Amino acid sequence: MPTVLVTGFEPFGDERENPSAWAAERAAAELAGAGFDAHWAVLPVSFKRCREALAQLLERLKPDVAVALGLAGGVTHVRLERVAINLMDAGRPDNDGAQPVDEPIDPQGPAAYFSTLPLRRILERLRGEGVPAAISNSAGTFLCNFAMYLLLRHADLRGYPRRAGFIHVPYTPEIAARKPGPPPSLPLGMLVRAAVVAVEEAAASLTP
Ligand code: PCA
Repeated sequence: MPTVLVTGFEPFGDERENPSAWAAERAAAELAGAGFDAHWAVLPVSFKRCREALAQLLERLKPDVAVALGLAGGVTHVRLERVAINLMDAGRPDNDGAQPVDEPIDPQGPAAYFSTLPLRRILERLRGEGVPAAISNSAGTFLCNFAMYLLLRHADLRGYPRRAGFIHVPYTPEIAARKPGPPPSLPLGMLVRAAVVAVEEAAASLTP
């Protein structure tokens, strides 16, 4: 069975919780139960430490598939990110207080990478299961875009992970209920399904 890595992020900014980390843990447990060599990690919301953590994880695990998850507070649905751009333009400081503006992630890298996850198939399966989802054409210019770009940059340079991409998730209802508004949300189970389906379809698309 393929080796797979699912990541989430720690809380950042005004957020006290980050459901992407909960979804990553649960997705990895389900995937392990289904026979995958499944691993999960919580990435730091720090440009410096996230770069180090991802490089270490990818070299230690050499995953066939990597799906990273992050919170996009206020969105209404699961967003399957199509593209990562070679840019750090932080609208707020990261958790170490760093706030790069208009800087490349990798001065030697291309302007952008497309996700290598089979997004259309993932979208169709999620829709079929009743999980609100759509393909998104921008992962932003903060840590989520950064992690996605680094996964795909690593794949370009080293050949693994052979399938990699990023999924932005909304708040869960419990988090939304504590906020003014309240903002839109989806149950944690749906966020977990997004990650599990993404890994399953990515693994199914690998040629042996
Ligand atoms: N979301 C942020 C960074 C960490 C996270 O979960 C983002 O969308 O860039």
